[in-house]
Amino acid sequence: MALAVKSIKDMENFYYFNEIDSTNRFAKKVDRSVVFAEKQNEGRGRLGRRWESEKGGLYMSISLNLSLPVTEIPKITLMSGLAVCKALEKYNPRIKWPNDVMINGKKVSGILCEFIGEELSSKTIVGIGINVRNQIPEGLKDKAINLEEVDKNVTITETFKLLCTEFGRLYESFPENWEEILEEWKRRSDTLGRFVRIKIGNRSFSGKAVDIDSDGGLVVETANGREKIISGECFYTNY
Ligand code: BT5
Repeated sequence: MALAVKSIKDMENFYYFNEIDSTNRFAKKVDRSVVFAEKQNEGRGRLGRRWESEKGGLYMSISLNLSLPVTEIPKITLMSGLAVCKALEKYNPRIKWPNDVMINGKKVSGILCEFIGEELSSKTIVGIGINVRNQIPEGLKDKAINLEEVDKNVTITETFKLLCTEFGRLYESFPENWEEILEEWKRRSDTLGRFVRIKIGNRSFSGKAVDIDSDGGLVVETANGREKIISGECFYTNY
């Protein structure tokens, strides 16, 4: 596995844990590293939510020393979602904006990008969780899936290798390849063309998701015109 990490530009270290609280938390303390764990005891989602991380799943974080203006941050999230999607290509995944990778309408992977810095982010952590062979808790079974359900022979090692290769390819020429990433992302989008409700803190917008603009924001056609949304929660609605 350590070898696969070499396909990601600038990576200097590979940390492997049998068990950890959260790979993202650890990754914040190290530079140019990939952090991998077999199990997380406090796996984190966005907005303080929990990521179920039983043994059998893939939990990794990539610590990039990438100096980016904050406006570029959505691009990293979309690039990472695309990398996961490409790694799982043979299972026909789709991406639900901004960061959920779905198979058969259920979530198989989630991504948590975190940035340290102010105007200019000095460090970027890309945290990726993929359900490979881990048990899905009873309460999530109607909205989550693992790869084993669609491929009896799937392994964490193989999935990890594919993910490093795909992430490495996209990151190699990032951000110059942004237009290409955007096009490829749109092609795999589960969200564009749907009616959505986007929640941002206490506010929410309803309408049709029509595009991802050149900054990586979701464009929603609402009753009051077009809104561009940089980050938020996306719910599908019927109208
Ligand atoms: C995410 O958050 O989808 C980001 C998940 C990132 C996890 C990785 S694992 C490696 C790295 N280290 C960490 O500590 N985290 C990252 P969000 O969009 O907030 O989705 C969280 C929601 O997804 C939860 O509230 C549940 O509804 C659902 N969920 C929790 N665990 C799940 C799982 N294993 N599979 C599918 N859905 C899950």
